[in-house]
Amino acid sequence: MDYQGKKVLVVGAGLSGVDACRFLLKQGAGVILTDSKSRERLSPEALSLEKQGVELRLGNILPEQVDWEQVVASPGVPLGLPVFTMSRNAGVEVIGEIELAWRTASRPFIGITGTNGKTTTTALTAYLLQQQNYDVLLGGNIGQPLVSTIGDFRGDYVVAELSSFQLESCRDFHPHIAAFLNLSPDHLDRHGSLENYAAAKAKIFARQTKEDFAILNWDDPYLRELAPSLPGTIRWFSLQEPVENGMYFREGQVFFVRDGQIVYDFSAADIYIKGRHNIANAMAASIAAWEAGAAPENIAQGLRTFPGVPHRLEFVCQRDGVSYVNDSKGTNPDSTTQALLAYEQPIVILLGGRNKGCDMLPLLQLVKERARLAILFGEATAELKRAADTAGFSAYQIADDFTHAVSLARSAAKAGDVVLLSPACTSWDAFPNFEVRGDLFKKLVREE
Ligand code: UMA
Repeated sequence: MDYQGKKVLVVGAGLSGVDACRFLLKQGAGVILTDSKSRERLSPEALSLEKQGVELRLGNILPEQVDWEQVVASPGVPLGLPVFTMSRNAGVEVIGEIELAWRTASRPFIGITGTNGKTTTTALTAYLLQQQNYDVLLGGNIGQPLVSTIGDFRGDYVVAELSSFQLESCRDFHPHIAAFLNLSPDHLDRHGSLENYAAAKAKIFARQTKEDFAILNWDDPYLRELAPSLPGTIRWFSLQEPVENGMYFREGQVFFVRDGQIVYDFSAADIYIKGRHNIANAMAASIAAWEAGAAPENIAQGLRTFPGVPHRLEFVCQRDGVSYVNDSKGTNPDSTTQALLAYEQPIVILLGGRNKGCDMLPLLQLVKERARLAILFGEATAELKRAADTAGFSAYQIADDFTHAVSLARSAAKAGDVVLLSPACTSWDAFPNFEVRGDLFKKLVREE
């Protein structure tokens, strides 16, 4: 689209919306930015756009007439809102920031989605390529919108973490290499059902051809079922069984395989990031780097040094023999399950925040097996308490708020315990994002 003189409506004035506005201004578009927030609650970055010519329409007050020619939706804004329906009915295209970035890009994409492990796998893919001197642009759901930087990028690959929210608003987006790591219930409040959530994620493959690669988890029944319908060339990874093309794990070794032949293998103990789920993440990232041209032996070398990402099973400190681990990014039950399975020691777990419509009972059944104590906090407290009671787990304490939860955990922890913040819920009942929650946890546990 030639934006010169065109009017575009951007919905949502967060990271994505602000960057979309900046990009559109540069293209010569007339930009309207709308947000449900009032002026007082808008970020300085969003407010400063007004001086650059962006028209702010706050409190979601929109005219009856559609007087714009395209809509760019921020990922966190549900696509069923009247502003989108009204625009579509007027024949106006509604896209998201990733689609906008894709249309501007001149370099191939590696896209990574899945319920859990996306951030680690995306960061690791970029790392493995960078270790081999590839020039990559890392962005997407990982916290860096792509639209404002992608136009000038002339390197080798764009490596993007993609959420279901971002994929839902894609149309022509076509990554050369795309990975779908796993599927479990998440974001059901937004998507309405697991089927809709899965379908949004599967859009990552929609525009691929035989020349492209679809990296899938053989151990995930949904992905096995999805595979035959995909247009790209499939590469599998598995923790459970040998695969023909891709990678698998067996008896402590990790294998690179092409057409049934082992090309290279190495010990899983060499992977720096710990936990069984991280072997799966490492295999997915390794296949992406392999298909992008990196050699298996160099990939294995990179896996030995990648330190992991903040807020994902991040070791914070040890005090009086207690290890403190920040897994604030564990915002759904499956993610917290992985965290609980990653430790052998007795666990004091902090659970709570805002539930995204997930059933907490299976998680509390596992908590009963793995944790010595659970501290419940935030909006989901009553729901978590109910699930704990149903599971027959009574070793829990209820905190007044997050700070109190950390203080209860600190008082109850004994030498040899792991205090694990892996809340299985979003932070949005009390914090702007999981990073702020994780940073507060780190500050509180380091305090005298
Ligand atoms: N807003 C409205 N109306 C609504 C909902 C929101 O006006 O109905 C406004 C809010 O008032 C706010 C703005 O929209 O001002 C926020 O937009 P946003 O929620 O899309 O957030 P951004 O700051 O643009 O960040 C988004 C992603 N956020 C979400 O998907 C919720 C970030 O992912 C991403 O890093 C960033 O774009 C850059 O690409 C975060 C996330 O939580 C990490 N992702 C979810 C997850 O990982 O589970 C999907």
